Amino acid sequence: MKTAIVTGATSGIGKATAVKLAQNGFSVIITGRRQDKLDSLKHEIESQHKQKALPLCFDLRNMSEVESALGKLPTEWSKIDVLVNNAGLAVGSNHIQDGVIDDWERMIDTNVKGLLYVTKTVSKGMIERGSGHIVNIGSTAGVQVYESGNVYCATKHAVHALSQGMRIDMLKHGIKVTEVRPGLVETEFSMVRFKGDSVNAKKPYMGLIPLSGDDIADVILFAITRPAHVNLNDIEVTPTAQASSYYVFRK
Ligand code: NDP
Ligand code: 8X3
Repeated sequence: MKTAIVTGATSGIGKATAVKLAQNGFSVIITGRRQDKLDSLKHEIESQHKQKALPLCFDLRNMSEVESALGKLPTEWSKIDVLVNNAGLAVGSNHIQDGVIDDWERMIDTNVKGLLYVTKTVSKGMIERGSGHIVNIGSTAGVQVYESGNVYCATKHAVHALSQGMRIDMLKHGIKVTEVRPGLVETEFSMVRFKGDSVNAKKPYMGLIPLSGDDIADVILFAITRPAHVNLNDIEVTPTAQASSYYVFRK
């Protein structure tokens, strides 16, 4: 029985990934800040997919919360085989000079520092055991920059750099590091970015068939089920109607 932890499992890509991993025999630790969503996902995983789920409600921007949630897990949950660093967000869509400091801090603290805090805490056990797989959810925005994407793109560029750095540092410990870079995926992401403005939140997905969280979960499952000697380093996944951050074909 393998154990995975998926951060940001209350919604979107993380939720779909937790379900997909449970359907494929993993026990899953599910995290996020919304206890009610974690509780209903635990119920779904246990009742429909007959796997164990451990919900942990914490804000990964806070290192002491990360340590108290993940630093001393119950013995049956302590051997984590797979870490999916998924939790993240874009907030606001302003030119740099009009940027809102709180938006910037939320993105940097979640997408960069939170990912680091969780990785430091969880990789300790992987290093002791000499095995594990870390999957970082980057973005097409991690290799391209678009108008008003400034700070979000910078955080995902950081995830791209950190994925490469982790892969080098983890080499001698037998730990795989995979970066998955999605394009347009329809989740709660856009509602968060546009702060609940549902009209603007729908615009990125108009006139095309976007990816779903389940499409990305499929890719993550594929990456973590390759033979022990095989690692997928970088995977970019877009809708068929999207060639890059700049080229999207809308009907
Ligand atoms: P969602 O908004 O649907 O999900 C985001 C998840 O992150 C939620 O479960 C949320 O949980 C969690 N989260 C956010 N902030 C925190 C925090 N401070 N502490 C703990 N958990 C947190 O978006 P997606 O599923 O689309 O996004 C998942 C990842 O995919 C992100 O890293 C995003 O940047 C990336 N991505 C998304 C794309 C898209 O088009 N949707 C494309 C490329 C990458 P809660 O609110 O309960 O805390
Ligand atoms: C999300 C992709 O292009 O919507 O990471 O910002 S995009």
